Amino acid sequence: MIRSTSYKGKKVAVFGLGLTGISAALSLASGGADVFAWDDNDASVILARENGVKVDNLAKVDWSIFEALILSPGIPDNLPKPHWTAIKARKYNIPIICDIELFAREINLLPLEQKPKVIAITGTNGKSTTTALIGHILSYCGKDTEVGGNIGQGILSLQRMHAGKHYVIELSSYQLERTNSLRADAAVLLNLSPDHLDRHGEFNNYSSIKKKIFDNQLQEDTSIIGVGADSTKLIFSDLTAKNGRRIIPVSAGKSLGRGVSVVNSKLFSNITGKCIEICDLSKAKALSGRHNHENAAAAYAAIQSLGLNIKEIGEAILSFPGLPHRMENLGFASSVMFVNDSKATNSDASMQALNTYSNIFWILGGKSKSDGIEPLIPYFKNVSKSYLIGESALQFHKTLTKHKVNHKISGTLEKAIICATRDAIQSECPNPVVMLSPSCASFDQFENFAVRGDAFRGHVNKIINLFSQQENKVSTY
Ligand code: UMA
Repeated sequence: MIRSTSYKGKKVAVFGLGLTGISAALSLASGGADVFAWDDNDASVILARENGVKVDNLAKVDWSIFEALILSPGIPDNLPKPHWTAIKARKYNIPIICDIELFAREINLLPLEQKPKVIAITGTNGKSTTTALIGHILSYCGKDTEVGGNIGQGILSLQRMHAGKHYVIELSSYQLERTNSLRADAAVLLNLSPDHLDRHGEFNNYSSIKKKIFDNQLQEDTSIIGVGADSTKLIFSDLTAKNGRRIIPVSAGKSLGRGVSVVNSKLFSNITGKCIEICDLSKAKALSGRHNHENAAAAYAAIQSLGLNIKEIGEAILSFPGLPHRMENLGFASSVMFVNDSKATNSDASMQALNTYSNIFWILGGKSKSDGIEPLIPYFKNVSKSYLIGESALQFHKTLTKHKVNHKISGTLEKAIICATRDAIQSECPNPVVMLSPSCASFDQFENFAVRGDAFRGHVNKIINLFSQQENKVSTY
């Protein structure tokens, strides 16, 4: 555990006792703070207590005693409606921060020779893959590395800081919003498209929050920006104009005069004026599609200054095993391939999968984002039939009808899988793909995207087992 000492001898409130809250409460307590931790959910309070957190009902405490509120990232302090703890904190002028801020302050306290390296990654899509890929490359090349943050690992639960250590951190807009002191040796902004606007209001505000990843960087640090979209191109020009730090543009599909790019699946680095081929991404099983090529380019740009062997980096990229719920190939039943892309919680994220396969029996829907599935219209040509689940069904039904895409409203994931598998098997299509790529958040039917993806995997495994039993029976006759 990383010890958080910035509130030593002081009283702090920690609210939300999930991954963030439990690790923050334990870290602060071990750093000498007097922690008052609570959650709206009884089960979370019990779990936190079992994990050694001292819990106190914050609704019954005098808030004037607190120096800070460490509020879990998923809990709003403003839009769509401020949580009651945020209202209390504002009443008493108590700063609202998150665990990433505590982590950043701890690094800032260390003398230069003891500071670990920090590689921070944000963007609307691809940040988990890029974070995991950077972690994989560094470990493969023998660096002492830990991965944490929004990827599903509370940052303060990582091991203690020391020189030579590399922290690779995925940062969400929720976390960046409550972080002011982080200085990243390498900071990556992959892309930006409208997301979490219920929480951030305008797209401009969301974009400004994401840009915070570059705050506090010094001249010796590196900023990496995906320049595939206009919104990030503007940030690139903005940063380049502002100061002399090293800014590396990355792109897939377009060769860059200076930067890291992927052309015809080959990853090229041209940072110092000499163009070097790093590897052939068509050989990387878990990095197919343009978005993943951009992720690989960003990962290379983030680690290139660390003095690693280029051949080893190339090998590491090709051996990356990928992440669950991101275009995850679950296997086959007869000729039907099953793909779990549950992490695609907005249309931009689904674009990659829809662009990678054809003859898709597409399961989608849930809690829709502001742009619905309109941005996916150019990819409808790859869809054989769609199966709508969740609360967005009627909205998507209208879009699919307008664009003459064969579809049905299935309602639940289970029904959708059964219908899609049956239709795919009966179709005359070569290599049909049954794919969950919802383009929506999961919260209307599932706890989160991982639970949704696990449910999909569970149903698919049953179907695959059933088919392999039948095939075994036939082959024994
Ligand atoms: N809670 C309340 N009252 C409320 C709302 C929540 O008490 O009104 C409590 C819940 O009972 C629960 C806790 O708050 O005990 C949950 O807090 P949280 O939602 O912040 O979740 P954590 O478990 O701390 O997980 C968070 C991130 N979750 C969110 O930002 C929603 C995780 O990202 C992250 O992996 C983890 O910290 C470690 O850093 C997940 C995510 O969905 C993967 N992120 C979003 C995304 O990627 O789109 C931003």
